[in-house]
Amino acid sequence: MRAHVRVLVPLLAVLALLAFAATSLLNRAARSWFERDVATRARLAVSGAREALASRLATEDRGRLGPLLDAIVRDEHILGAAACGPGGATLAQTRGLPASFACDAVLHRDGRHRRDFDFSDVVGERAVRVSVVPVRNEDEQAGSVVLVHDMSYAARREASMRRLTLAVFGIVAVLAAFLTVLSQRVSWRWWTHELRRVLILSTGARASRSSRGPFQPLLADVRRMASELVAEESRASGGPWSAARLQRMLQRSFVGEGVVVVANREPYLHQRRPDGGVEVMRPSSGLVTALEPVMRACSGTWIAHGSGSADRDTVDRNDHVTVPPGEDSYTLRRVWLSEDEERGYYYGLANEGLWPLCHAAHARPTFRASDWREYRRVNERFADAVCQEVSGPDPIVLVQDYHFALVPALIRARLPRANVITFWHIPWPTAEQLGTCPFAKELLTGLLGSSVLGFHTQLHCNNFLESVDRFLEARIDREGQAVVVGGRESLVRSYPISIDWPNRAAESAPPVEECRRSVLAELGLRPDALLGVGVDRLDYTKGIEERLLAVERLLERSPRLRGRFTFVQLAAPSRSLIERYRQLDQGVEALVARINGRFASGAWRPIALLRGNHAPEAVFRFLRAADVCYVSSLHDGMNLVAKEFVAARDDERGVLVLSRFTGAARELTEALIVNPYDLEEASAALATAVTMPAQEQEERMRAMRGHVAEFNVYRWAGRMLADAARVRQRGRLSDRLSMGPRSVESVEEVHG
Ligand code: ADQ
Repeated sequence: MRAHVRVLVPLLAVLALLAFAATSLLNRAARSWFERDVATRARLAVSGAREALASRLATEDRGRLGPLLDAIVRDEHILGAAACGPGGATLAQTRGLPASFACDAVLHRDGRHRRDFDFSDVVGERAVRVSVVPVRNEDEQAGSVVLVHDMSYAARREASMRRLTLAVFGIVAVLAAFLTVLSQRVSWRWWTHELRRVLILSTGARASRSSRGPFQPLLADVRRMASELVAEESRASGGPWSAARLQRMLQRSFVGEGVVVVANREPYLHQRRPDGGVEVMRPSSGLVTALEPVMRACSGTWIAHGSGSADRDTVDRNDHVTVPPGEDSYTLRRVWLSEDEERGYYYGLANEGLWPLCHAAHARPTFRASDWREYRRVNERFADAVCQEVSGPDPIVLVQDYHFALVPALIRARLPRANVITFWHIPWPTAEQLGTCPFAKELLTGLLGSSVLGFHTQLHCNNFLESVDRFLEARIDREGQAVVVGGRESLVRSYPISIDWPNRAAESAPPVEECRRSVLAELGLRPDALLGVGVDRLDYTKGIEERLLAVERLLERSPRLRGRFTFVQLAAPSRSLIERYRQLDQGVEALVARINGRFASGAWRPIALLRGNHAPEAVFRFLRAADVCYVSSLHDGMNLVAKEFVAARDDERGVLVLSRFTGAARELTEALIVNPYDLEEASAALATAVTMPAQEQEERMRAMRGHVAEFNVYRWAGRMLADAARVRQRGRLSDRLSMGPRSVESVEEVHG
């Protein structure tokens, strides 16, 4: 719309100027026609009676001049006439001729005109024009006749000519505006279509091309412009997002209110060692990776299931322990679950029901009534824990993930003014898929207790809104991205999650060369080995089997890589009580054995499977050592390993091969984007990656690092908090309006 206005306003201004110029040109032309018309009419009017006029003027026969003048003014365009003697005296005049047009007022004694005549004289309301026609008798000047012409017809003609001109220009203006809007629309469509084609070409074709596509420079420009815009916006609103900026915004928007996180997974587990000692572990979890730096910045309390074998031994009598060990930035509150609760709520409903329901990865969800009972019970226990931990009526509660869909509404029932921000870390299924879950309505209602409900992508938001539309009586405000139930609003927005930047793990890691040397030595590889890496929980959604098959295909199609290329898979066992996960574990083991058996030569094996939950420093050592990182998820909300690889590469080297089914693929467009099911495409991308020229690696990596630096996890948290503050503000205003002016004072008191 604004673009149209920008084009139309100058266009219409130019047309108005043209209309003005055309009218005054036409006016001038018309005046000269009227001038000639008047002169001709005067000559004709006098010429018929010229002889009689000449003799009567010569003899100053006043009595007989009158009828001659009366005959002249019979012309409907001549209002009056006067006959003037050679000395300029009036000898006769028609009746009613104003004194200002008498001979002595018009002529000097010597017959010269006293003034110029134009169209500005008036008689009554009529415009008039005076003309003087000399009358000769033989060779002598006998006198002259003054004629007063009625010019009102000229004024009428001029006015209608002006109207006609303006009408013509008006029509031209409307047509031009219409054509401009139309052509803009058409060219915008064409442009966006072309751009989309270019982007698809540039990303989709990358996997199979070793060189940069013809549109790569344009794509890079578009991205650079987008980054500059974001950088400009962030400068205008307080600089890049950082821990310090997040703290500032929290203090400004939520004065004195503590942050409480509710998540199943705890950020630090205490484990009993075989020798009886206790060690602290960090779990392999994207949620923990993202949220831990946020909690370091905001402090407060993280409520989680205490699942470490020495967890109970390390808490105080309120089940609290301060973390991170040695830094004590925030409090960890542990909730203890019975075996039945853990089996039903965590393994059952959450991981055999909701996890496969939300991921399109060919695993059937299982919904058991007994699991649902435990899920509800555990959600209530966590909501109770929140109420125990908060200190005021409107705390900030960050509810995390599919384990706690019911918690937002449970908190809302107990603390109506709480700021409940819920983030769903995995995809949201289509309404159709959600319909297979017998508890769909309850899950949706529970989540709509949130002030703000976040997903990684707009697609997941749209799926959620469609689900609400299908299963609940609620008003959906698609433009405002909100759902209103019972007069209360929940924002439903996309907040792509990320990692901390500057990244702690990357900053504390040894230099890239050192990482590379130590990793190659540890794996017994030669110094010029090519190294691929994958880092995952052993989960069927991560596409680990497809990844290994792509490595096998790579070695089939590029025999020269045999003996030189090794793929290291770090794999943390996960949810091992679930049958599907045990199958996967065995499947991966068998696949590694088969591929290694097929290609092994001497001490070289193409695949190194390093099982275990590795410390973040170890993960980063591998990420820094690798030539290529392959993230092959079959479906993934975001995937933070992709972003960690980017953070790890401060040397701007290394190539990311990334599944198009991850949320990350929408942001890291300089990765080689692939369909992990397509082994030809994926293996071609791996081949491209290991032969990619250093300069291209640097360009791609630099662009991705710029993006992750800007869109870091502090921005993720900051945007959700800012939206929650807005929801709260709107709620307060509508409270005031609905309570009327007399109640405003008491509202002020309550909100302090
Ligand atoms: P996950 O599926 O757990 O989380 P993902 O984004 O893949 O998360 O991140 C996994 C994290 O665990 C990374 O920090 C990684 O380094 C670490 N990790 C993985 N394997 C490891 C291993 N073997 N040893 C040590 N560390 C390991 C969910 C969603 C994702 C979403 C995140 C965050 O499924 O789509 O990105 O939440 O919202």
